[in-house]
Amino acid sequence: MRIYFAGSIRGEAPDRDWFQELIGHISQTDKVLTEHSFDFSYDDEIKKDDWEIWETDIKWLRSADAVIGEVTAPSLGVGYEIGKAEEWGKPILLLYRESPGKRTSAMLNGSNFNELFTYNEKNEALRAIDGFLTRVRAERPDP
Ligand code: 6K6
Repeated sequence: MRIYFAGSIRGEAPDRDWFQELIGHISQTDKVLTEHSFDFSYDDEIKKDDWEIWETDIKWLRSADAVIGEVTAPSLGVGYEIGKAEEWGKPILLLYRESPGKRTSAMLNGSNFNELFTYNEKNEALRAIDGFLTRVRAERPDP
């Protein structure tokens, strides 16, 4: 399947190594459309044209079979992508690492149009991804 992975880039400082691990995990069974968006160097990031980024990402998002977002680090771009994906009826799994004194947005947590999974250990998040992908695969219409 074509998976759109979303996570903070210019939002709150992301855990880049963890993003790589998540993308690597999903890539074992499925195609991550956005994998290169996260093998950054921030120097490369600022050289890209924002209009081009938006255009490419929106096309990928539109064509994705499902969306997986790591939403621990708040990000305007990720919130925007999730809003679009909800409107377009995409299956969405959001991963949120429990952090003392913090809560994720009510607009994500309160929505009936995504699954928000709160985790402490990385393995829990990886297992949530496996379960989600299996369910999405089973519910997909025959190609
Ligand atoms: C990244 C690596 C090298 O060059 C770049 C250029 N920047 C982006 N490339 C691709 N997607 C991006 C870029 N900046 C933001 N996005 C999209 O918005 C991603 O799909 C993320 O899920 C989301 C992050 O939004 P911000 O607001 O945290 O930047």
